Amino acid sequence: MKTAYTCFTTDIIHEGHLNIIENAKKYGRVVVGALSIPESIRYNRFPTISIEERIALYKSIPGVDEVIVQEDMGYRDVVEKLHPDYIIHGDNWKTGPESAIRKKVEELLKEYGGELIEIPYTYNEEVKKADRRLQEKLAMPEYRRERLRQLIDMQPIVKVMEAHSGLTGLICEKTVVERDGRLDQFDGMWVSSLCDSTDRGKPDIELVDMTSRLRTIDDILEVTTKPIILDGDTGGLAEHFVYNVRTLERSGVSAVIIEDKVGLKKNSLFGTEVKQTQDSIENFSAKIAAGKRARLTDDFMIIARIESLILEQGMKDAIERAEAFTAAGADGIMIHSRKKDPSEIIEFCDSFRALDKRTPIVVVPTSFNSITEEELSEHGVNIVIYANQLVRAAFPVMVSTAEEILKNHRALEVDSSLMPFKDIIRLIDEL
Ligand code: SPV
Ligand code: MG
Repeated sequence: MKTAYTCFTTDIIHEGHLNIIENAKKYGRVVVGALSIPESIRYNRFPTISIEERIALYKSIPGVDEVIVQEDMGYRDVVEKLHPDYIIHGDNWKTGPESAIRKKVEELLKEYGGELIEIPYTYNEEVKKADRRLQEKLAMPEYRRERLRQLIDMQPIVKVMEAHSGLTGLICEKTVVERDGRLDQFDGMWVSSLCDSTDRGKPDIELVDMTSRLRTIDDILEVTTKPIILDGDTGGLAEHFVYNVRTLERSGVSAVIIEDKVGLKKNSLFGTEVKQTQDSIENFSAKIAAGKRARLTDDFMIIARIESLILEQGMKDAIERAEAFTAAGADGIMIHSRKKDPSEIIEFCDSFRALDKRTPIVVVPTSFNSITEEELSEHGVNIVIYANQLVRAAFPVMVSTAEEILKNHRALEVDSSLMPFKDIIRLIDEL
């Protein structure tokens, strides 16, 4: 008997999936692949149920003979193990980044004479509703908050992109690319003090207060599902920080990063060009400990950011602080540098990892941007934050567009370089 294989990444079965199975049955024994969780995160979205629950769900569909786990979104493991006579897939993967996977599958099938069967993709109100329901579940505070820790455990490195509005949140949420036949996307969002301030035309000196920052977070929470890390600046007074920890935790934010500076905070990328004062180990440790006592869930992370390299206090000081802040309860360490050369960051990571194998390390490679995610991961980094690139990308284009309209006394000249209005409308989901 011939084998018809199809791969699912879904947590809910709707009529589209039933239609695929009905069609697969015509070709032989039906084997369904449950795409592994790490691959599903890259391919589609974070699952709301475990792989065991997925397997049980797929097994319960009438007509399914066997369920296996598919480890590679490019189908190589399945093809090698199973040699399915037919691979069944919806025809929606003919366009967009998924088309690269389709091409790979066609090549694989050609190697042994298998056949690709494409079924018209079912997209109707019921399917749309099922999809929305999954998204809503993922956006719930209790699910969203714990996801950062889950990702740290699951991924070689967690990739976080800056968001400072609903729109930039949507870019972090929805951007999917294809590389070497694999899809990829960002894991979470960084609400940067620099970009949140810049977007309001304000300097990055803790002038934009927590109430305003929470408004930004709320706008992002409303339209996304991915985990959020807040740049909490210095955390303010420990007596205030504890209240903010509760608020952030309740809203579904996964982590706050606070930096060991006191007084008028200036952006770290100024380094020693401006006056900035580092907090004492004792004071900052007490602030972390107070935050940890205020926290009500184990999911929420309080990450300590060390400014010793920024303020040229040396590696020894940075490591000493990392140890002290971890002992005070920090759930992670962010180490920052404004050097172009990543060697001091690598040195810190290697030294810290020699002392501590587990505490997550976070880096923000704005200046040392030649280092790749793979290299950072090799040196023990768990989270990489792209902290300001979206704002820096948008600003020059907005200025030159404004200049062109002003020069030409009309908007015709700029129109061909703008996103079509119908596309911008489609970017936003309607209920
Ligand atoms: C931010 O994004 O606001 C940060 C990172 O704190 S940096 O600007 O590099 O200091
Ligand atoms: Mg900041």
